Amino acid sequence: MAANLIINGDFEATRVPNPQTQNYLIEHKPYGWDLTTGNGVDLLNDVHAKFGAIKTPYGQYVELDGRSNTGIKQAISTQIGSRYKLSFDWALPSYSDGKYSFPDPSSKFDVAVNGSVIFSYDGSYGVRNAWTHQDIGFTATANTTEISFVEKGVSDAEGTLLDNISVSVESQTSRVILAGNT
Ligand SMILES: [Ca+2]
Ligand SMILES: [Ca+2]
Ligand SMILES: [Ca+2]
Repeated sequence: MAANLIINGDFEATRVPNPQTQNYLIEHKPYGWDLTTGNGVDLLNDVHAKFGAIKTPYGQYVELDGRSNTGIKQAISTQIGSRYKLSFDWALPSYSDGKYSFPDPSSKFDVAVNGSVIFSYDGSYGVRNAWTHQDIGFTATANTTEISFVEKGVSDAEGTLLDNISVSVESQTSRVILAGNT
């Protein structure tokens, strides 16, 4: 498996108290990440009912609509011209009040690479109490690449759930060819 360039993409670095005395941290900035806007995500442990009745197999996760909409970003070192694969798992929150229909205006999100949106979820489909896996390829255009996930739905403390964020090298630009072209 190719090395993951993202730090704490699984959100396990900071332990949320367990069991359910206090099973999430509010307005949290996950280790290794910065906030885009807003006051921070919720960091939830695997027994929190936000994911649903069936426990998540991936431990802790974040909710992008913490107390209100927010986003997370992380800058990684990249090689210009190389291809990378961004992978993540996302899910919709399980509500207690039965909001299971689509379109759902509450949970929408954008994924951006250096400010360019490469994936956008519009609330028109999706599943609850299960993760949806997403792979997206991109070519680095700078030596530092910022990956961001930003909540775009109605800000109501319920929103996109994220886990298992990774970036790995798909194909490396040959330094020999680059040197030959200069
Ligand atoms: Ca996790
Ligand atoms: Ca929340
Ligand atoms: Ca929301």
